[in-house]
Amino acid sequence: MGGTTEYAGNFVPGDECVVSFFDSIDTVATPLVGVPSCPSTSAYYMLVDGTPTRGVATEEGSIHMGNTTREDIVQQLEQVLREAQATLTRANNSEQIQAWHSEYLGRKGQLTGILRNLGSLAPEERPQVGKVANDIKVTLEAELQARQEAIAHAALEAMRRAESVDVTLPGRPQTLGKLHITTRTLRDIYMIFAEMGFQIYESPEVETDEYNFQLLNMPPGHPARDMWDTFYTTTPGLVLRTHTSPGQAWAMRQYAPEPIRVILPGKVYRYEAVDASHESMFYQVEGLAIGKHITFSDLKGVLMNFANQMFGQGRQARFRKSYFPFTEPSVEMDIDCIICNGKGCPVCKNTGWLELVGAGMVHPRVLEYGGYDPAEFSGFAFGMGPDRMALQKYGIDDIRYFFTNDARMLERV
Ligand code: FA5
Repeated sequence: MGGTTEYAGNFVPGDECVVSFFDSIDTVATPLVGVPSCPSTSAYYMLVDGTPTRGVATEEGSIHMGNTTREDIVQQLEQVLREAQATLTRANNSEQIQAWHSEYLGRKGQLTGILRNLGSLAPEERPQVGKVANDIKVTLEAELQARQEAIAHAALEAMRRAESVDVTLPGRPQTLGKLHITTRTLRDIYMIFAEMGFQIYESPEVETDEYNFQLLNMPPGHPARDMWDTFYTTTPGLVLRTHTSPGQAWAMRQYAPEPIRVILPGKVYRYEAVDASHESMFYQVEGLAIGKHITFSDLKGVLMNFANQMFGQGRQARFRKSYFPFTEPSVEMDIDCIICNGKGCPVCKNTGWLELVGAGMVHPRVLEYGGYDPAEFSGFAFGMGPDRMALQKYGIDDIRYFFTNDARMLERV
């Protein structure tokens, strides 16, 4: 093939003769119609997988690629086998595997390319070489499958390693939510009174003037109304309740003439000058017991029991006279300061006492409004402020923290 310098496509310059062109690389190649063919004695070249391959013109005018020996093909096959095996070990992903398959086992791959020369062998040689080729194909296919499995396994391993959890590492701390201090205090209160047989009764937060004042013995113009000045709605006669006491009338009107033992928790609203101990929205828990032989002693017993359970056994208590239009007599109950044990501190304003509740015996007129005959029935009522109790119990110095949504306040308790 000396002298062959360049070629393009299937045009192959050959030193023996000429340039020829074939449309096929089959064992017997046919010159394309219209292309001048060479004399029958000439050698012809065509590209077989990029390699100029020698052919011989036959008497019929076609070209026989007949100078390849069995050894040549077997050698080529073994060469391909070695190369394919080496390349396969370097394939690490499905794209490389795909490329490898096309290169060696595909329809236009090297193995098929070599087998196209089979026809140039003597008929009895073809099966022998065919068997070698087939064995190589089977070997390569088996190695391909093994390699694919190894790649898949490695990918799985890598994923498992990436997603694995090191159980020996210390865990990340979970930030757990907490109940608001007022909610916790309310729940403590519910438990204590539930044990004393009190049920929870809920009444409206938006009240009529009648329930908020009149049924509590505060007719229009009564001076005591000033103590509970409030937010008035644009609907005449409707107010945001200033205390939970209007719930007394709702409960009495529902249950009269049956005996009652209820607590009435909920939010109340006041037009207040807000400061460290005064909010304009805060909680109250009202208590009401109505029956035939209820006395002031019952009130004292219930409140003492509550104080001991809420703030610890052995609390000292004192009752001061007070005034509420809806109780007679009226009192305020103080307990010894839980912060300083009665010695005096800023929380109790150095008095040694903390105000716990306003209370008293239900006024006969209120009983009447509620549907009870005061000659037959008596009762006690009390009203407490859980927010202020929470301040004292948890040593918090400002009630405004409760609604400023600063979570650090919750962390402190
Ligand atoms: C009353 O509201 C009466 N209704 C209580 C009552 C009920 C007396 C039944 C007799 C019989 P007073 O205004 O004192 O009472 O409020 C009761 C409690 O609510 C107080 O002891 C205090 O703990 C709490 N409290 C009052 N004002 C505020 C405020 N602005 N901010 C937070 N807590 C308050």
